Amino acid sequence: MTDDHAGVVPAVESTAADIAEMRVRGAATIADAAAEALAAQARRSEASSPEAFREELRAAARTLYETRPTAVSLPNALRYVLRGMEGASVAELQASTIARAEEFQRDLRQAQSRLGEIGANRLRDGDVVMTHCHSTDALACIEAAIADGKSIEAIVKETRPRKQGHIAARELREWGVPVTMIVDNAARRYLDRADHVLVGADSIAADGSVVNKIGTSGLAVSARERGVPVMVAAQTIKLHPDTMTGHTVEIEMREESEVLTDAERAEIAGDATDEGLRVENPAFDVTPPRHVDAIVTERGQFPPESIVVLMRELFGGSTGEPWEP
Ligand code: RI2
Repeated sequence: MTDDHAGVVPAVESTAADIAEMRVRGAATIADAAAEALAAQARRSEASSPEAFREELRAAARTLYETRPTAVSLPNALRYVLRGMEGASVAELQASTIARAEEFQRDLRQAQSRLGEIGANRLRDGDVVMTHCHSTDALACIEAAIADGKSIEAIVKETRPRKQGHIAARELREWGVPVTMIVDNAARRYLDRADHVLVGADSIAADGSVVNKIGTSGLAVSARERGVPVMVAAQTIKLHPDTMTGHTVEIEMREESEVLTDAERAEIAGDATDEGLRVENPAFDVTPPRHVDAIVTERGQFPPESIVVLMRELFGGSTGEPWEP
């Protein structure tokens, strides 16, 4: 444990490892786990003074923040919980932090179900929806449409490299939704059969650009060309406040082993260590607002270009990082 992580409880370290290694994944699920981890830190803290407690919580937040850079739901969750840390004694600080984390988790669940109801209004009985990756916000829209008595079919892109489309397909089949699984390269061909493209988001920038799983932007371009509307389901914790002041969203680059095994590498290059063969594995891409029809949030649906209005209302002008020393 480095000094920077002093006092951080094992539950936080293990949640951070789970997020970094994607055993816990999906922007909303990551935010939920991060809030839970801060509550665990508060509960198990052995801090001897209020200032020591605050420093421990900041160190825990930094540990979680450093796991993955792209989904803004993570820092938004950390900020929300840390800003609710109030009290003159360690016991008061513990209680307020735990209560704030629980409030965050409750709001997250409510926001997703409200978003689902709003998104479901865009889906008609008999519609075919094409999905990319696995997004709990996107699937909440399909779940709510089914609850409204609509029949929905899904074309699920497998979503290389980690094939997270399999997770979406499994959930959809649990709900009885007929699923056609396709390889990513078949998406344009199958858009002929789709009434909507429905995806989630890891971050949404102030200009309405949508940062989501790699491949989303190509899908959106094809959908626009084919006249299929693109709907992005994203709770407001996916809004990236720093983009209001000109910051860009960092795109996570992941391990090459997600793309090529050592054996495959050796087969291609003859030698597993050949430096002439490079693999790049960006986890996300940016879809410009002109290729998106609607961003559906728990606060209603927005044309992407007007999302900044909601962002200003929710986050004000500046943010700051409460975990910075
Ligand atoms: P929900 C995921 O990222 C996908 O890109 C998905 O569209 C997005 O998070 C939002 O997911 P990753 O963690 O919050 O799988 O809607 O890399 O569940």
